[in-house]
Amino acid sequence: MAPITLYTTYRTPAGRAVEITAKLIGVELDIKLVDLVKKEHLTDEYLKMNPQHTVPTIVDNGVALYDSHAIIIYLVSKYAKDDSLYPKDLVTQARINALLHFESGVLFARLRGTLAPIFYQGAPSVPEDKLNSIYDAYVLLEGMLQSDYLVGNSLTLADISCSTSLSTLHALFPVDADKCPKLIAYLSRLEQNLPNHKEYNLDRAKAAEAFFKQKLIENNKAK
Ligand SMILES: N[C@@H](CCC(=O)N[C@@H](CS)C(=O)NCC(=O)O)C(=O)O
Repeated sequence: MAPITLYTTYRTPAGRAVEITAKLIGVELDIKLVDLVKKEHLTDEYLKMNPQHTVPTIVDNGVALYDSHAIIIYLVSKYAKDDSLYPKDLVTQARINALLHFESGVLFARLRGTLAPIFYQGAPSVPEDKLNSIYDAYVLLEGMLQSDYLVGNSLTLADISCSTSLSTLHALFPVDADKCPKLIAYLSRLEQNLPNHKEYNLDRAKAAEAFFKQKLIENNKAK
């Protein structure tokens, strides 16, 4: 099988979900890093593949697909040797889909809404309401954690997707163990049981944290 091309950035949680999924199911990726600062995602060529101009985008056998949640379902449905990451049972799929929407609409949206002003617009600090919206998201996750994993008792695409934004959020804005003990236990479980979690999540979350701190210093100097 020819490798699938993945257009991504090192830090993006969405791209990391695709990398983790591909690695877990043994799909080879040809990674092309896209420089968002140089606006490489706004070229005509990129927009033809993905009019939403987001990373990640994949090209598989000439077909371009975007949105990490759609991509990871596609990869598992097409290439995984079994359906454990996205079981065929419709109720289980609906539960996983709910968590994928939660990652997209809550975890990633709040992460992006908090970091984009610091990374790209020179903001000198994180407003309190944004910080609180992140802590509120942790409380929602605490309530959803009824078993060892987000859906049932084994690893699924719900964990892979949520682990990405969650690890970056936790590195920057740590989860309070008193308020969210189940979430803290879940984060340790991911460290033990999610393959490649260190390489794709923890190390890259650390890099995001370093970049965040450096930007805060620069933005405050420029004030
Ligand atoms: N829902 C999308 C979100 C992807 C996304 O927004 N990625 C950011 C980088 S973290 C991006 O591409 N930003 C550039 C842009 O929106 O123009 C996914 O899961 O793939």
